[in-house]
Amino acid sequence: MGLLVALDRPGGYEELVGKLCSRVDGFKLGLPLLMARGPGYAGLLRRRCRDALWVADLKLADIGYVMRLTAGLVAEHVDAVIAHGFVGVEGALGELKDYLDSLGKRLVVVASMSHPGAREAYDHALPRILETLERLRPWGVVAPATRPRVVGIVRRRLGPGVAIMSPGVGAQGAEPGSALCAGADYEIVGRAITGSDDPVEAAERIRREQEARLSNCRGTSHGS
Ligand code: BMP
Repeated sequence: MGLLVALDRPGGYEELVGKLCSRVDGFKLGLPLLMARGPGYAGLLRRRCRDALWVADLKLADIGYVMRLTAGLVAEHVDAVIAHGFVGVEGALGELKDYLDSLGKRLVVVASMSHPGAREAYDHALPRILETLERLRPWGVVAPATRPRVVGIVRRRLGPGVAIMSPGVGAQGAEPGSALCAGADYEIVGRAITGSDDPVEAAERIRREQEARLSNCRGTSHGS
């Protein structure tokens, strides 16, 4: 069972990271934060919680050369970098993965997204993106908690060896634990924690809700 906190709003998170460190599994750093504070801020935050999983959510979608340059700016401070899945392997994700492998870093690829508009194009592309993911074998995949059915499809297709991260819990309406029940390893939660008056209490409550939902669904088949 996993909980990753999305830090997106430009701001100072040193104290919050310290407080959440023992309560969550990791942190996902969004582009607004990284652009406002610079890639080095990821390193500064990391020093507050070294053993957590640190993910740079760059949502890369470019030729391999440019994705490598971009990832290279932050890679030393994080464990993993997120890229979009629709750009394909040759000349793009393949190059990025080789580059991250050479640095001992992990690639996470978006399979589909959590917002309603993902139905317009991303969901139609899912069969093709799954083919890409099968060839590429990234360390992790992003799939939407708002549509657990998609999480289940990704899990069944890619098997147990891939880490699935699911955003959409809280502010976007998905219930804590719903994506875990569908086969995800981590749920990504931003505003429901960072926008709360008491982020520590919010994180602990989400953990409890994840546990409760998981213990209910455990034993039932994935892909609800
Ligand atoms: P929030 O819990 O505040 O809605 O934040 C969700 C986080 O997950 C944001 O950082 C967003 O960039 C990310 N995300 C998402 O919401 N949907 C996706 O499909 C993919 C994401 O990375």
